[in-house]
Amino acid sequence: MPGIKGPSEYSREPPRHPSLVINSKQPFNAEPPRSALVTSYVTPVDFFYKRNHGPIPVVDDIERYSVSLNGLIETPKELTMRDIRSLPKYSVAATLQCAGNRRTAMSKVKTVKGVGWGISAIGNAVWGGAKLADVLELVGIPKFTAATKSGGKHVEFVSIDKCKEENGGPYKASIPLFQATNPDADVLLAYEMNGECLNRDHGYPLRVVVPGVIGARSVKWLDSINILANECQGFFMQKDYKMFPPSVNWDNIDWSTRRPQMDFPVQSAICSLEDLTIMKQPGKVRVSGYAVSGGGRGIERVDVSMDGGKTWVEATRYQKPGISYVSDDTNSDKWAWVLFEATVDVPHSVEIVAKAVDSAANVQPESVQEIWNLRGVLNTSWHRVQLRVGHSNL
Ligand SMILES: Nc1nc2c(c(=O)[nH]1)N[C@H]1C(S)=C(S)[C@@H](COP(=O)(O)O)O[C@H]1N2
Ligand SMILES: [Mo]
Repeated sequence: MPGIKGPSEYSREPPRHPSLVINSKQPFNAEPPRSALVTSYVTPVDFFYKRNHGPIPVVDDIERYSVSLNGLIETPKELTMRDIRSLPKYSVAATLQCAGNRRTAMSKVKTVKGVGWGISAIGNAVWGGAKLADVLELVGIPKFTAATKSGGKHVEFVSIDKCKEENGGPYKASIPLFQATNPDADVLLAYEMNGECLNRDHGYPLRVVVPGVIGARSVKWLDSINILANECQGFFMQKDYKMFPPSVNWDNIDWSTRRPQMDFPVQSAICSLEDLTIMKQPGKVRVSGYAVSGGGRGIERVDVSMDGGKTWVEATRYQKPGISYVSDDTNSDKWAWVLFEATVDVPHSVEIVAKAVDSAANVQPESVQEIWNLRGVLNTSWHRVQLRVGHSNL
């Protein structure tokens, strides 16, 4: 269990797939090769990015495991896994994306602080578990509650793991009570990922999944839930995962001026081509990748350009095989990404660009310069890759 000190802290890490690109070993942060993201709509667990802030906790006695519910509620409660499993089970397809996805590209403009992610700190999974709204009913909080009688307005999730940012304390985060008690927000306490028991890397035995919101709020290895008057005061809510304007630097930063980031903005990236791909001769090229937006907004369009953004063709979008994707349709998975595909004829060396438009007509920004921020979060600028034909240096 937690509390083990020294080098042995990392001696009980789970096995991982050898083809993951490791960004840091302790804590373990890794992403799959980008091509793995477009081979299937649902990302296999092995290829799902892993983002940790400390050693992976060991929960080996599931009978003794429980989640405690405390704070501004009438009667605190301890819930065992059996209690949680006895609630109605929901399966929700939801894309999890780290706010630091595509950070490395942002750091090329000017240095930023954080794990150097490529474009694969994102994955789409089918999460199975109980709805948080149902769990909160067990402690007397009805559906669609914005504030409890005793003034509770936020739901804090506290983990088992320990991280240095919290001075050895647990990772934690919160979401508004209204979101937590809204069954349509699909916030889950998940014990399954892609139909299998959640594994240790992704939060065994129980994690929060907050669809449409940056990954940082989906707390893994859940230990307790607290109903609070104010949002969680933890490091990752107050001193991290906030979006600052380009003018803010480490000398003039005032964390209290910004809200914790919740919904992520519209995002897309090309996964079928590397940053630089060499083609022997001109010809047809398949351009495919992912597009996703936060807050449950669908993807209305993905545009692909072969000339750095002067002219565009529209890509096709899809989620599940055999069902045509319509954004915000009831048959679409509203919290999940779409994959896109276009075939372009490449006559000579070109820059291929993709940009997505969500159902609120939000568009990705053209350049990374205009959204640069010191923590390197939310790089959603147009994704660009280079295709070089033959030996030309164009
Ligand atoms: N307990 C705990 N929960 C956590 C984290 C963590 O370090 N500890 N990292 C968060 C961040 S920043 C992200 S992006 C997601 C990553 O989830 P994954 O590793 O399952 O992909 O988990 C979130 N939940
Ligand atoms: Mo993250």
